[in-house]
Amino acid sequence: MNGPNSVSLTRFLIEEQRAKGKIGADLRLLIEVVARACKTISIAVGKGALGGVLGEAGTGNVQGEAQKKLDVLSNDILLEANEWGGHLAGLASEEMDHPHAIPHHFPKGGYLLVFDPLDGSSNIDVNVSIGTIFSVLRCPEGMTGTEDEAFQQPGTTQVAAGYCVYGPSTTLVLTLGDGTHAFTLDREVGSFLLTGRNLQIPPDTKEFAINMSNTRFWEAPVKRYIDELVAGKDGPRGKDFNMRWVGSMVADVHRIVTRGGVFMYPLDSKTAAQGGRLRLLYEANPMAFIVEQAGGAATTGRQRIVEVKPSKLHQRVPVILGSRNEVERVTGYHGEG
Ligand code: AHM
Ligand code: MG
Repeated sequence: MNGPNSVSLTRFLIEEQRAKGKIGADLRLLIEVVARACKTISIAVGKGALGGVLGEAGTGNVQGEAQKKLDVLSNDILLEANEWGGHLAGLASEEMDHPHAIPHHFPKGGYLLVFDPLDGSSNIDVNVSIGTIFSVLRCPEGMTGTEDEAFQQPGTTQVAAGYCVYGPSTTLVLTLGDGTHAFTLDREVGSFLLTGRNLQIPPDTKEFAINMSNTRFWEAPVKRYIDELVAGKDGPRGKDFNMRWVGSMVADVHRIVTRGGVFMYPLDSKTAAQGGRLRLLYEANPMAFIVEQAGGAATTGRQRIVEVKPSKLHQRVPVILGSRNEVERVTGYHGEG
């Protein structure tokens, strides 16, 4: 792949700008800075036990979750990389109660960056794929970018979204609202090279991803849908399905973006009081944008994820995304309920 004709992330962004004029200098800088931060995180992740980065940080985040050392480190890497370039008005993250203000001695820009610095925390210490998820918004008129409300925009307003999966290879998947594209990190050269233009999620699939240990907490439409998949050839679907659950949303979604499937973290009685398990602004919305731009669908079961109007920075939502026909089927079951 690497060679005189390989397309680096930088070249891709410049050529997109030349062809369509939608990626101004600030947005390109933003994407490149996030990609550079992901490279740094990838190096820390890759050192594993040798880097002294595994284990608990001894602190908790606003959601009451114990932070891992790599959660905190990745958050710091993304903050430091992004605060000086003049492209951002503010940053928000899973690991911070409220937005991070750009220090006064740096210029401010018009974009907001919101991220889950290291998704799949429970997989860090066991050497299973983890990742970074991010979403780019415009700072609304009359706001400074330090208010929670500045970030509380529906996913339809996203300017860009992406994730970087730290697996056997490090892969950045990106949308700027015109298709979903994949870039693999060439570790020797140190740059992300285009390895998949206009990814397409097949509309049909035989693969599903859900935490089956929550079966007894699900709502009736989800229970019906999964029962039918598990019944396979002997049930109403008339074909066998296979199950995969990595436990890192980034890795599970990456599989779906690569070969199709349906990923579900639905509403259940365990998480109903908080609205669901996954967070809207830095998990569900960016993934929904990426999946829709790859021809897939993403709903809460009741509504398109990107149309949910956020009322809290760390708001949670149910998530059902992936191959269009499966997402539509399970969403239809909710409508019948
Ligand atoms: P995290 O951001 O703290 O890592 O939590 C989100 C993760 C997702 O990556 C994943 O889909 C889910 O939590 C796994 O949940 P479970 O522990 O129920 O398998
Ligand atoms: Mg997460």
